[in-house]
Amino acid sequence: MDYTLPEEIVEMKSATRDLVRNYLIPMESQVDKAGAVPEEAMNRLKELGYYGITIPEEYGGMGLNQLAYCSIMLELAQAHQAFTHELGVANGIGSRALMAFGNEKQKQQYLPRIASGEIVTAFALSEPQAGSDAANIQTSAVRTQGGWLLNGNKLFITNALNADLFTVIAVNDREKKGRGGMVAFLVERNTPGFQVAQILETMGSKPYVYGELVFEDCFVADETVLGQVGEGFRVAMHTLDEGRLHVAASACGVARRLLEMSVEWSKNRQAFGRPIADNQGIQWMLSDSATELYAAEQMLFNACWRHDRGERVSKEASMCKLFASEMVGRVADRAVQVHGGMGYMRELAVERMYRDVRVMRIYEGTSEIQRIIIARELLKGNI
Ligand code: COS
Repeated sequence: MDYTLPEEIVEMKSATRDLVRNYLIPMESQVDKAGAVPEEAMNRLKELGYYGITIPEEYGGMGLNQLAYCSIMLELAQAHQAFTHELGVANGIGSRALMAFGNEKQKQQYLPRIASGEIVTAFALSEPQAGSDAANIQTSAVRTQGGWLLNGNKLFITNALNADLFTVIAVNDREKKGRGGMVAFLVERNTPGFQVAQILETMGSKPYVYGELVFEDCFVADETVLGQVGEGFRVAMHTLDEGRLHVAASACGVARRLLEMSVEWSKNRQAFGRPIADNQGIQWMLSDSATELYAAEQMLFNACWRHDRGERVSKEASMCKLFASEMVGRVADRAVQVHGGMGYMRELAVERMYRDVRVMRIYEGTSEIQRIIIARELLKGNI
């Protein structure tokens, strides 16, 4: 196993770290006050190419593999999550299905615009009655002249507010469902019969919104089908395998910043006439966070490295997502504790980060679903 990054990725990682520390982090209170990300910051991220990190070079991206992307994400995710929402989806669940299953025409049509940040993407699988049980989605795709009619609702869709292009999974054969009965489509925002019905506010910080999509006799042409008719569930599962590595990378990035903040605070905060870092009670919290973060990062590097060699890593991606998302929850909790009363105050980023990481144990498959996937693989003999 060799996780050595090429020199240019090491440089990009270092440049990303500088960007996060010197440009994005200083803007965070502005983001929280306005409840929105400054246009200027998004434009800078686009200009620097961050929307196209995983998109192949022939389509205008950087064409980096998962190990390189996740290594960059470890830095980017240290900034307010609002900055990385769009670009995380652009490099992940918003484009991976198109990259893996799209035909040449579809790729030419959309990938360069996704890579430049000109269009924003979203992935629409979850529904009001089917989140974890993805094979039970109800949004229907019925054959009609020259295409399909979509009917149904999608819920909790990241980027719904501003996405231009949606990867939508629908069922065309209710008997077969996840085994040959689904279709994946590329649906543009302005398609008649398709609308974003409502925006859902969350316990996360303000720019964190999800949306509900409604399809009513929405006609989509045959050319919008991604991959083969019938393999929509496979498209979704493949997309999520990679998406789960990305969630793990984000969790590790956030955890690293929380740990650094906790170390810094504990060295500066005085109690009983000395820095609180002198107390073993504090030291043990820092040590536990550092140890768990180290373990999560090593799991991630290994899974990415195996993925990039062409191995199927469904089980490992679930393990990384499960462990890292739960790890960052514990690290955030300890960070609040180390910061004491100030950790509970809106004034410090740690309070926001504590709320923002909660969703990592839910989206792209809950912790319980990850355990199911891992156990099924084990029982199949993949130990
Ligand atoms: N890659 C490719 N194919 C896959 C796959 C993967 N990672 N996982 C499953 N499949 C295939 C299976 O091989 C199976 O086909 P065969 O029997 O022909 O081999 C088919 O898909 C059905 O799989 P399975 O029987 O495992 O489906 P289930 O309905 O039992 O559920 C889980 C599968 C629980 C894994 C799935 O519903 C899931 O991931 N749920 C969570 C969804 C999620 O993350 N939602 C969050 C919102 S999206 S941001």
